[in-house]
Amino acid sequence: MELRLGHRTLSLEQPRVMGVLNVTPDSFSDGGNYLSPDQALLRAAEMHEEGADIIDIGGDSTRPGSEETPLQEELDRVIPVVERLSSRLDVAVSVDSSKPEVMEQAVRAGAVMINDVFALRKEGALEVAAGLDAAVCLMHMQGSPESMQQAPVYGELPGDVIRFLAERVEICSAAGIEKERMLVDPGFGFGKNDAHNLKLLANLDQFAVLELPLLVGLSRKQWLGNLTGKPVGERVSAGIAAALAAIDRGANIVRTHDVASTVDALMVAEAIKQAGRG
Ligand code: 7PM
Repeated sequence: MELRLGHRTLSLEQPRVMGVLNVTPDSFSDGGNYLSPDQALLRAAEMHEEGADIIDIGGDSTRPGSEETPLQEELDRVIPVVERLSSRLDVAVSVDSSKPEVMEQAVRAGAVMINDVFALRKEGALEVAAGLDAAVCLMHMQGSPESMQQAPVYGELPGDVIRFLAERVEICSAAGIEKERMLVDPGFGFGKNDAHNLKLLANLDQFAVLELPLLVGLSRKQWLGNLTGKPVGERVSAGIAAALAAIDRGANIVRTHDVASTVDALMVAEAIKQAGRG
């Protein structure tokens, strides 16, 4: 299996890592402190050296309970960073946005992937993405970020999530997005309680029916904190345990804040798998 990323292709014969680059106001400072394009480039170069194959740039906080970022603010944060990374690093750049204007300008600035937590359900997003030469990651979310963690309910897991993604794939296909440039993602933590996240991860192998590359984002998430009793800065091992479980069950790409340690873990897992074949 391989994934078309603009003019390049990424082999998915081995697990891949997507590094998270947030260009949102730093919640650990007094506020108003943004990552400048130069700082962003340094951090991206570091993640690329650590083994990230894709850098995912996000300028909107999709955190539970958060509100939307105004368009111009998101453009101002994201586009200069996409430009800089695309021109100075030999790495695939992804844009984490649900807004069609951001998708369009980001791809024009060099992004080769659109990572949309709304799976192109916002007005105009489907049409714009169809007209761009970029891969599209379709993620499942129940509800919207303002309220999704209040009382998520499912009839069946992972069935409900798989059916949602299958429907989005059909709609995207009908709109002209080729399957060769689609990925799917169960959306861990997006309208899911701890039991839901565990059930999804335990049964991740069932997503194979979609016959598309599978991306998972697990690092630092709240449910890992609930399991371990650890604050956000101390969840690296928990995230790696979850990532290995996901890879074992067929995930192809791990989206993570903790690139170096995730790459190490995946290299060992892959070597073990290869030894079993030989
Ligand atoms: C607070 C809570 C801050 C959650 C940030 C988050 C995913 C994603 C995010 C994912 C894909 C985070 C999330 N998560 N995109 N964007 N898959 N495709 O942990 O799981 O970064 S935001």
